[in-house]
Amino acid sequence: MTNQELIEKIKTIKEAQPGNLMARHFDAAYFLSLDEHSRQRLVRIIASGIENPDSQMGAYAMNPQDYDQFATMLDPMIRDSHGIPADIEIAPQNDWDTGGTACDLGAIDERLKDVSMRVRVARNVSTFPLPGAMSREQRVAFESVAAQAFTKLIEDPEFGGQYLSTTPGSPHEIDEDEYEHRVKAHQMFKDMSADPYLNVAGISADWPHGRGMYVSRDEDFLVWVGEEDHLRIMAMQHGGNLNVLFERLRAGLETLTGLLPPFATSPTYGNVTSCPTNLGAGMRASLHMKLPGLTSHGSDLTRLKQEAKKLGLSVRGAGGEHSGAGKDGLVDISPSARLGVTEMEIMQRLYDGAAALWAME
Ligand code: DAR
Repeated sequence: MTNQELIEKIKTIKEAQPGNLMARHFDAAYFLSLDEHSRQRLVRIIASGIENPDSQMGAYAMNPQDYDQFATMLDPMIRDSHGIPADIEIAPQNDWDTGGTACDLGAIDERLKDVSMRVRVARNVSTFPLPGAMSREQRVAFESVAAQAFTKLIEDPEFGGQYLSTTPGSPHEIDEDEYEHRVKAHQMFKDMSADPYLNVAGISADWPHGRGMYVSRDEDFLVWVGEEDHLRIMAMQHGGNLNVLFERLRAGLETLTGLLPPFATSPTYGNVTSCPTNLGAGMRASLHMKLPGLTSHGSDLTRLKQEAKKLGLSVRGAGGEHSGAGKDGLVDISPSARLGVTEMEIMQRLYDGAAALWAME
């Protein structure tokens, strides 16, 4: 495709899909001002949004430096996605101090004292390209670096467990039955080539090489290796106390950080992630709740999504990013903000949002 054909294609997408932030913020003059190598790099970053016109963001970084080197285009997309005006300085900030507030869902309603809760952070190490640009060899080499860190984690009584690899020939390789068991238990992720956005971005390439999961003995601390980011570090519990859940993740992240190469960070955006929607805290905190009234018993999420958006929340089905509501209107709710907010603010927004939706229900 020539430069002019690409420009025309993106113009067409912009008219047909106004929600595609890549198309919305693509500037032909900026694109043509780049040298040929930079143009090729930028096309690779935005390829997902070109091939998938219905994208929300429409871009995935290939290297941590991309966010700073292509800021002219990516920064307006990031600010648009995270609702940060152009004149506001984005200052990465962290606050894991769970002592300042009590977020026990049981205090909202006795029926919320035992729900499925999960909080995860995305992290990428600075010593490898991001997943969209990794070769099979690099994916396997990174997995070895992570597995080395896990051998030390296994010795920690707080987080001891096992590493399960899908890489053929790996010393930690699991068989198909174990893999299916872990997928059914909502612990292991699946082949991502079914996701058209990740597929075009190259993030799903080389499956199942360089992929796996670490799971603690009590199965409440997990680490995905080689999914959308190098690492997805998560705590998951059935219960109602968000403080306990967040503290579990904080402690696990702190322990693991000391065992790995430095994480990729940006002075502007904080933790660097493949998708710009995850920049900053890189955190997604969520819980499942039954909202039959707000979802017409799970058949229609329209009203719930509208109400949730007003509360700074996003809604998914309980089965993941592109799933529908479950029985009795079971849904997954989570704060949308990742950038310019602290971990504790995310926890508080989840708690307050759940309380507000429960009151509406
Ligand atoms: N579907 C892609 C990514 C949206 C955010 N979800 C992630 N990163 N898993 C899009 O650009 O619409």
